[in-house]
Amino acid sequence: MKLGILGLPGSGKSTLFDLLTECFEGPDFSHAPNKPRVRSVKVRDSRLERLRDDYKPHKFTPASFELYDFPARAKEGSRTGLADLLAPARELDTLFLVIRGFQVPGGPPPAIEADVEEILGELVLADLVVVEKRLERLEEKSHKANYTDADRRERELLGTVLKRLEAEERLSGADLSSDEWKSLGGFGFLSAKPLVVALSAGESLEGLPVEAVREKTGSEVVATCARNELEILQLPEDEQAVFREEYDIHEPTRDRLVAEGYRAAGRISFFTAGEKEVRAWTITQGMTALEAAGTVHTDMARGFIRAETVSFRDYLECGSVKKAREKGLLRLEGKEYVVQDADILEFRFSV
Ligand SMILES: Nc1nc2c(ncn2[C@@H]2O[C@H](COP(=O)(O)OP(=O)(O)OP(=O)(O)O)[C@@H](O)[C@H]2O)c(=O)[nH]1
Ligand SMILES: [Mg+2]
Repeated sequence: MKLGILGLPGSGKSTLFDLLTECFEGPDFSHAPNKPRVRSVKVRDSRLERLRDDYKPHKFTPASFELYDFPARAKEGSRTGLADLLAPARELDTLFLVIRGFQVPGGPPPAIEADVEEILGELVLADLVVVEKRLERLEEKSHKANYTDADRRERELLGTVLKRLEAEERLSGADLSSDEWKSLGGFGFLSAKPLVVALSAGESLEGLPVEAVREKTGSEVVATCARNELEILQLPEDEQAVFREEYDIHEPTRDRLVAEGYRAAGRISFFTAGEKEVRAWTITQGMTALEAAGTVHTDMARGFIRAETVSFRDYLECGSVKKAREKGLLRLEGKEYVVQDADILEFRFSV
């Protein structure tokens, strides 16, 4: 899974990236100007950690995802336009939109709702550029012999898409059939992607227009004092708790954002647990036991017999898979079983 941080210039993107990746180097784009900074983030999950503590496995493998931080905007007049800069965002599963709620010394005061509109407008604009380019190509091709029926259909669909974008409406929520969405998938339209808003406050979370932003974006909003949290994270461990208390930081921003990012992207995790390895697997919500087995190993799907399943809650209640089996709480699920978040699975298969 790939998640990325987008926002207006100076909104606090890189600060949030450092907080989520727990790396304190600060932004460095020198190796590849105009390319995003990418780092792998391990997902902290107390449920998986409980399994690790119980099984004491040789290997512990939490879920992980790639996080993208986009470089500061190119100077005006530069040849790298916004659409080019944001092009790598087209392959992301979910966007974290950072909105500045803090005061910059000597700078303009925060304008949260106006900034939300502006950044949403930029997503629409970036998509518009892509659609216009593609339509130009198709228009040129339409005069040639190799113009196909598929091209004609694509042109029609993109015409509809264009109209919506020109009306400054995001593509998410557009009234399209699932086939139409599928055929648009390759474009990776930014304005169609799931969003989570990170409202970056200065010193205090009080008085932030969380509800208004939620309504405007139709997305979850996580309010955060990202810079304070980042500074606290760099203190000696025994001092951290004191400052967390002082700044009213209860659940780390990182954990809240990652959880919302997973939810927005429609992903869940299931676990496999044994002496050898305790591991989390990220799958799309709604996947069957057969599909889940396939993410572990193709052989497991090919020779699938059943999935021995214990829900995490039953596991906690019984204290072990063995006890859960004795109490009849270990279920033998078939191919069609829809895997639930935090299920502990053992696949039985024969090839
Ligand atoms: N007070 C306060 N300042 C912050 C916060 N987050 C970031 N800043 C400051 O705002 C400035 C910009 O932060 P960055 O994280 O670099 O913002 P950015 O969006 O990556 O900026 P560009 O990449 O240049 O577009 C820095 O001086 C940060 O220290 C915050 O939560 N509170
Ligand atoms: Mg930055």
